[in-house]
Amino acid sequence: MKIEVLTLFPEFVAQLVKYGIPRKAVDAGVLTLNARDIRAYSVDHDRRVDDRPYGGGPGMVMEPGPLTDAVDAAKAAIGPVKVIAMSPQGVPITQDWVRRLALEPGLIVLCGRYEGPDERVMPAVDLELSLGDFVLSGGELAAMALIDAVSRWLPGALGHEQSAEADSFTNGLLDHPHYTRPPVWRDVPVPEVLLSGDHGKVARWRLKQALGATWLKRPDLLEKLQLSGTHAELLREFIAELR
Ligand code: 9D3
Repeated sequence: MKIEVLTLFPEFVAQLVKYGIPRKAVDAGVLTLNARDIRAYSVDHDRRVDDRPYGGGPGMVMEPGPLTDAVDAAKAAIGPVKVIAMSPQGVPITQDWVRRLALEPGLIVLCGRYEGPDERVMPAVDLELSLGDFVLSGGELAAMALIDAVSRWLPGALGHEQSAEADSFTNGLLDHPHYTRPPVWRDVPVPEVLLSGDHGKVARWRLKQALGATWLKRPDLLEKLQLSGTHAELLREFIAELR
């Protein structure tokens, strides 16, 4: 997948592919990331890309010219791919969005600064995405979060292919607890079932813990699921064992 990020902080965005799975994806040849400096498309003698809002009020607005010129240059570089604007007005990113976007041949991701872009840029935008209902100082961290999440779904990026599939949210549940050595630490033992070597029992215990954790911490996720008979039974057991 070819990704162009349009930003006033290209060096910040480029950090993403220096670490972890995004880095592996680039090394494996399944991801390219170019951070394109919007300021390079300024026609102003002192490289300005923002101006005061018509109608008055606080803050500055990103001029439409440099932004649309940067989008056109990005399309010339990677093709006529979807344009995503990271924006507090966008749809909150979910794992469904992440998996769907990972199937695209490329993406152009626009990062806002100041009060955001001039509204006349929006016809060039296919999709507005948000990280959630809290205020960031710009779109860069949101774009990096999105690209990190998408890179996990690119073939060959993960190494152990099972993990993305087994992840929290792929089955609509939170993850189960994890344990490693030592078997007893500060008087707290590892649950016996995990030492039993019985893979069926381990899988059942993990599913029960995942259902229980979701019930306790994220009941909103559970309400979206239609629990099977076995799942409902495991959750009843979890709740009963709490008392
Ligand atoms: C005056 C009202 N605003 C400031 C509080 C609007 C505003 C403009 C620009 C608020 C935030 C931003 C910068 N944020 C983003 O570009 C952004 C964002 C976010 O703030 N929260 C969650 N997801 C995203 S994606 C991009």
